[in-house]
Order: sequence, then structure tokens, then C-alpha cells
Amino acid sequence: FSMRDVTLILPMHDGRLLLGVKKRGFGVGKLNGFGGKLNEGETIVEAAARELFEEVGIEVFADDLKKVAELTFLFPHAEEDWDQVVHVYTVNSWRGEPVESEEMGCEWHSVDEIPFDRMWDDDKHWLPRVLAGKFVKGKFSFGEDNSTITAQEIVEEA
Ligand code: 6OG
Repeated sequence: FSMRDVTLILPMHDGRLLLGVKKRGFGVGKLNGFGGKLNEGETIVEAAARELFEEVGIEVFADDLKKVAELTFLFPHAEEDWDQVVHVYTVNSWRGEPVESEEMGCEWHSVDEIPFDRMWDDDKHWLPRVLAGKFVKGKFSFGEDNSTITAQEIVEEA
């Protein structure tokens, strides 16, 4: 089997990061970037642009998406389809104003005060490096509760 590709997009403006609050599904209640699975026939950046529009109402050009990380998440205690490769992008220009959707609320946070306690356990490990301008490759395994990290590997590329 091959792991599914998923997108995660972090809109940034003026030293602040726009984060979504997931209202349902995988990771409900957590603060996170925007994104999700690919539709049939879509490229990863097309999927990223679509998810941004669907979840928070902003429109981006594919060329403005900057890939900043590639993260593999393994959930040995969950069903196999939880395992995923998350392609992470930042974007700093878009059309429209962020709006809440049925699926997602949204909040701006200063890059100096990211509320890691409200985010996935892995974020505190890779997001600070991304905010410092690094490209990060990471692999995280989660324990029986499917939310605590039991093993991790992070490689930073300049
Ligand atoms: P759906 O599969 O519900 O979208 N995602 C994660 N993001 C972070 N920061 N950490 C994780 O640690 C994550 N696992 C999944 C990818 C799920 C969304 O949540 C992200 C997608 O943007 C395990 O459609």
C-alpha cells in the first residue's frame, strides 16, 4: 500500500499566522493549518488551493504556495488509512478575506506566540523551524492514544 498525500497550508501576513480550528473530523478541536486529502486527478498544489478556498475563503495562485515541510505521520494503533504524508506550504498573498466555514473556525496568532498546547503534538517540533525559514522533513509515530508522539525523526534542510 502507499501512504496517502495530504496538504497543510499556513497563510502568513505581517508576522502572524492564520490558523484554523477544526469543527469536525480528524483532529476536531485542534488548531491547525488548512488542508486535507486530494480529489481524484488533482495535483498537491491544486488540492492545497482548493482546500484554502473551501475552508477559509481565500484564493491563492499555485505559484505563491511555498513548500516548507514534508511530514510523515504513522499511527500504528489506528486503522492503516490514518497514516499519511503531509505536504506543508506557506503562502503570503491571496485574494479575499478569511472567513469561518462550517468545517473550520479561524484565528490569527503572532508567530512569537503560537499556542502549541492547542495544536497537534508534532507541531511544536517542526513549526518553529519552518517559521525560522528552514525546510523540514519529519517522521512522527503516535502511541495508543493516537495523539502522543512515541518516536520522531527530523531533518532540516537549509
Ligand atoms: P482530513 O484528513 O481530515 O485533513 N494533519 C495534521 N496536521 C498536523 N499539524 N499534525 C498532524 O499530526 C496531522 N495529521 C493530519 C493534515 C486532515 C488535516 O490535518 C492535517 C490535513 O490538513 C498527526 O481531510
